[in-house]
Amino acid sequence: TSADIGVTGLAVMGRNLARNFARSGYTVAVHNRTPAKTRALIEEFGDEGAFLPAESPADFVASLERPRRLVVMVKAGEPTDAVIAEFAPLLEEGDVIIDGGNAHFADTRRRERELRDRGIHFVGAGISGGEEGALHGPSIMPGGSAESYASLGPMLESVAAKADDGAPCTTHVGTDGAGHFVKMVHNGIEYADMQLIGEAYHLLRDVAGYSPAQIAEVFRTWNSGRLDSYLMEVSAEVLSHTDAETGAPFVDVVADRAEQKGTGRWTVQTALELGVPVSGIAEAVFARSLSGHADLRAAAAGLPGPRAEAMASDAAGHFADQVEQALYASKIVAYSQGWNMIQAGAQEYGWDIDLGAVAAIWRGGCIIRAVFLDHIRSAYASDPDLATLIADERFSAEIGRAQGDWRAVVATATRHGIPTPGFSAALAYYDALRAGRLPAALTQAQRDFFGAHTYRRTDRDGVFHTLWGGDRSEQYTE
Ligand code: NBP
Repeated sequence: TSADIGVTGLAVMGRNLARNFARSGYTVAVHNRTPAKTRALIEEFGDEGAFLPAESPADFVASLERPRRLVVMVKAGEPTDAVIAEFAPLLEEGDVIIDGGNAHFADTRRRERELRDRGIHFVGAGISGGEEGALHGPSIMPGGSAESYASLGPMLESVAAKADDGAPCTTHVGTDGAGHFVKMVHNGIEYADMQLIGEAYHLLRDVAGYSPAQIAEVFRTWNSGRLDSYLMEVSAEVLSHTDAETGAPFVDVVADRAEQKGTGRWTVQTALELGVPVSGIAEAVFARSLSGHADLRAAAAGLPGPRAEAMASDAAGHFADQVEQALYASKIVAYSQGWNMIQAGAQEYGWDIDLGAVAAIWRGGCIIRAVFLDHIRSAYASDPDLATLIADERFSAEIGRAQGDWRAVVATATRHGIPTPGFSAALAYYDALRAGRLPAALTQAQRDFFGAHTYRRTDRDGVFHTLWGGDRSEQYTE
């Protein structure tokens, strides 16, 4: 017998993905650099389906049906290159290597080009959902040739999560690095969403005096409405958890220093290069890094400013309602920035990405899965050329209704000295986009003054420079 697919790299992700394929009825060849992991998989889970364990790369490759489909689930970066270098010489034209790790899309573009020259299809597939997702159904974002998706797609569709309407949470995103690019933006949006939820928690706690358990209840209510999402559910779970040792709310015993593995940073770095204003994601990345600067925080700890002072009470839940509005409106902005980034990446790298389909495959399996994503899907379904999600009919109406409360919440936060970089940046972005005139006119004039960088006029075509150091006459330069 030969295997339908192979998985090499059997740490948590690879092992669970291999089990997922086997449980879906496929025969799965399994391999790991250290064979003990392969043996452990067979010992513990061998009865879940048809596995073909192999201890050498040659045996592993020989056990795969042609064209071979080989999933690499090793640590991103050099290990991925090492594994490709080891396996590619054993493969033949038409075979497919799938990299399911968290690769940077630029690495995926390079690997795809190198392997394409050797007749091998390289599919950089973003996989979201953590180890549970890998086992029970992740959201899968494969890039690569259309031909490779034709052979691989049905298998990915059968192991991927299913959205509420039954659609599999995977699609052919685009060529070469498109899959890893959208996975990167997914993670950036995840950072922004988590930051916004954190700000809502902070406001409810320090402005309105809610306890963590009460906030968990508020979040559960929100989670049954338009904010229904996995991250909201997780937040409520965490906030209602009590530390076993101290009996204190769990959130109060966790050190307030947020770490990061780097995909948020990649998103912001790439956005800077593409010139896309993803301020919500950037603020979230900076908020995490600020939290880790113990030295700066200690130096500033005694500086003047309002101390959090709880309001009498929010018995009627009025403030909580306002925060819900602010959170929802800010979320629309953060997601619309993320989608503009995908659009910009597609333009820059020549990917034909269906923006609605990206929303559709994030409805299940991944960390940002939410009811909300179905509205994004339908916004792009009704207008594929939508310039920004905030201009979609549904979202603009919702922001219109939310904006009074949104402004009130940002003002309250400012008055109480509660930092809300996510809410504030989202509101500033919204106001900047809808403003008729921006102070960028002054910026450009300043640039012309000190650097002769020229400017355009509102009233006629052409590029101009004013002789600031001379008689201040205006020159037409082109
Ligand atoms: P790790 O990222 O911890 O990688 C461990 C695996 O890489 C082991 O199988 C190890 O083999 C193998 N490996 C290394 Br390290 N260097 C190697 C080399 N030079 N040659 C061959 N194999 C090598 O595993 P993971 O947490 O399962 O994640 C796998 C991928 O999935 C990563 O890219 C990760 O970023 C991505 N991802 C993870 C999650 C998550 O929730 N953990 C979610 C989404 C995506 P060994 O056993 O012989 O040391």
